[in-house]
Amino acid sequence: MVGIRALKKIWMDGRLVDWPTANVHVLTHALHYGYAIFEGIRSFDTARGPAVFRLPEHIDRFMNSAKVYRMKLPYTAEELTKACVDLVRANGVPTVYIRPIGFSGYGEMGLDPTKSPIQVAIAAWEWGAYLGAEGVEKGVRATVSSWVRMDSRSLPPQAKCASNYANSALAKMEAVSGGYDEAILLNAQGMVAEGPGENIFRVKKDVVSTPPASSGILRGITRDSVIRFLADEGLVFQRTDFTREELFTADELIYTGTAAGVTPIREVDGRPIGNGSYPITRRLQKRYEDAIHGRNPAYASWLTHVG
Ligand code: PPE
Repeated sequence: MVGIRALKKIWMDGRLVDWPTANVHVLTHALHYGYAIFEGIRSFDTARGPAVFRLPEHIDRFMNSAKVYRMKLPYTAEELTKACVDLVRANGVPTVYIRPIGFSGYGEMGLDPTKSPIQVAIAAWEWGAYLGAEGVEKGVRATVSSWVRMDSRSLPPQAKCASNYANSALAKMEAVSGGYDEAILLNAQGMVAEGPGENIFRVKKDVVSTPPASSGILRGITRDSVIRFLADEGLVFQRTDFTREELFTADELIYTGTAAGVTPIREVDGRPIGNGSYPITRRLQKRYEDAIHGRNPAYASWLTHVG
């Protein structure tokens, strides 16, 4: 059963191919050993037609992930940027989630990925609110995972590698099977790190904080946007570690991510968060919505118009 609705085209190894033909062999190296780096990007409708949100930043992170993993991508940042834009245009759907992936292809088996050809594909599909439209409105129920976020000495979290998501999947499945919407992972030091696919912000008495990059997180691009929004809202912001109990005592908690957008957390392990009105989250959501849809000129440079 396929949940994704097929669009027309997928960019694969340098050209746009028909959706059903964008296939790989079962002995694709990355399928066995997780040697794949990827991105998650969104395009949105604006008054000037579809626009991709923070495309250069996403491509830059993709190139950096490749660098960490010594992956020799056969395309430049410029080529991949153009490929994303071409793909959105070719599919004719303005609001899509864009997934570039670089991976070790069909060639050799065994652990050294440099012996296999590196392939790059970019797919796009329609993806609604990651934690549900109701979650964006009413907040989601989170649980602190028994799984610890992998440490950068074993898997560097700032490189968006497919392998990291085995750790995320364990946390996600545990949360869902326990009746929660989403997990919060602590790092090896016991401090709050991030969600399986989201960064996290904490609001306490008009001070907003988020764990620093050194806490072992993906440096989220939505996180970066929210940090800018906080400055523009004149709010006090700090990058600082916080503990599990500081989750419970927060006035507001927020998940941020390309897939998740800006989503409030209404409960952590049975403790309600704040009073359920999320005043600061609402201000950030408003700025985010205006930014992605091109309604705030202050963030116009974050949009790549597809034309
Ligand atoms: N942390 C992790 C671990 C993560 O995967 C994401 C994105 C973020 C933080 C937020 O980063 P950014 O999107 O740049 O703000 N997770 C992507 C994948 C989700 C998926 O399930 O697939 C995403 O949101 O696109």
